[in-house]
Amino acid sequence: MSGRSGDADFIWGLATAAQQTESRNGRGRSNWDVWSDTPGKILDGSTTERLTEFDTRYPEDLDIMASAGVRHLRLSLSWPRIQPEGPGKPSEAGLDHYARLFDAMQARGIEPWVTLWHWDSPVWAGDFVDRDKAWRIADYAACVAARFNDRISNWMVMNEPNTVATRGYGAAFDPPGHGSIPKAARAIHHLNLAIGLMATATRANVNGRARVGTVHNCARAYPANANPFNRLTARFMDDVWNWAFLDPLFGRDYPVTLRPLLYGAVKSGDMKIIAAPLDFLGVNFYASLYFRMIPRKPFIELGGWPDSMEKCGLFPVDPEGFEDILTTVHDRYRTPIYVTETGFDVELAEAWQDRVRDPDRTRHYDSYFAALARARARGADVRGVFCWGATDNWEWSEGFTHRLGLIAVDAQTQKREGKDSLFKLDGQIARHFGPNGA
Ligand code: GCO
Repeated sequence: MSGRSGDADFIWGLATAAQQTESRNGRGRSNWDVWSDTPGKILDGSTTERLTEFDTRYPEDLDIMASAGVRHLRLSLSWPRIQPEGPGKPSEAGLDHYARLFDAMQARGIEPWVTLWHWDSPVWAGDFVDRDKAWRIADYAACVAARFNDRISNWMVMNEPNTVATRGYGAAFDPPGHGSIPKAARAIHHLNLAIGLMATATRANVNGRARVGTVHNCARAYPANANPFNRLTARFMDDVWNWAFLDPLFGRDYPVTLRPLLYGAVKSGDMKIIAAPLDFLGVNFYASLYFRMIPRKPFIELGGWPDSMEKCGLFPVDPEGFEDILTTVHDRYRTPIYVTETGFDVELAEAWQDRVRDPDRTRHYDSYFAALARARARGADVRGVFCWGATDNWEWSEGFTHRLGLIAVDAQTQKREGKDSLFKLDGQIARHFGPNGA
């Protein structure tokens, strides 16, 4: 019994995140402000100072989205904007900012799907090596849910804990930049704890109709080649990337391969806290992952995708991997799924007109929507898709060197314009999934 909803319930939308689009105005200092202000941390030397100024320019962006038939927007709220100085009483100005944003979305018929944490923490909150941060972030979740419990129907408590734990703790590509396997192990468990505590805190403060989920970057891991060390690496990373987070969320223990690493951080009652009920799982997918072992820190490197996959900036195009991960996750957990991110880093073009005319992005979305439709036909209960990103934005430690947006934005001039691919999405969705009634 797939349990999947009919096509009429299938929804589509765009996705964005506060720390990739909002300026620093009106909020507290974040972990990513500190990181981007540290010389050498961001590939193009950009900082989080302005970004795409979504905090003030959102009317322009929402107008473009509405003109393209967008009716759902997944967006994150900035914890440093809501609790800028410390725990407890939230900033009324910060909450009012988002109330006005939700008003503007409602006025344009765009429903907000809220991600509570998309990687930006106030400096005072520390990092996830510290177990207590799980309770600090749950307190933040409770503040937001209590204020917007009558406005938001779909909550996602956290975005991609696996990316955070691997890039910021196991490696030093992102903040806090530990580059330590033991610290990554503690972060994995404390991030899982945080998800469970946030889900419980959110559900305790929202109305009974609201749905609470969380978001994970799901991708199978494969060896870059037949080298036995790379095969071992891929097996290890398949557990780290996927099942070290998803299994505990759905009431299972940590994968056997990781128990020696993770059990040191587990306290009595933790696994029950982590397995708080979820109404859906958000799956972010770009491409399957290929790994190889390297003789220097962090000893594991992402790369070695097959030449058969079409290259496309950050990630290759991998519709087969998309269909596979959706059916695998469905078969393993039997939970409703929304694809909460997928998108394409279509090659950089300097001339504005070349950035807005993006036929390759449309072609790639067609292949991914076809893969998603095949997964649904095989019984996967996938109920919608959010395209990443609503606008070109700040790609974390890679700065403005990638453009995955459906709306082109020039971060210098703040000029924005809907790309051709944006205006094709509605028709593509109708062709692949039937009339988009929802
Ligand atoms: C992620 C994040 C997004 C990225 C996007 C492109 O999946 O890493 O959720 O913030 O910008 O995926 O890499």
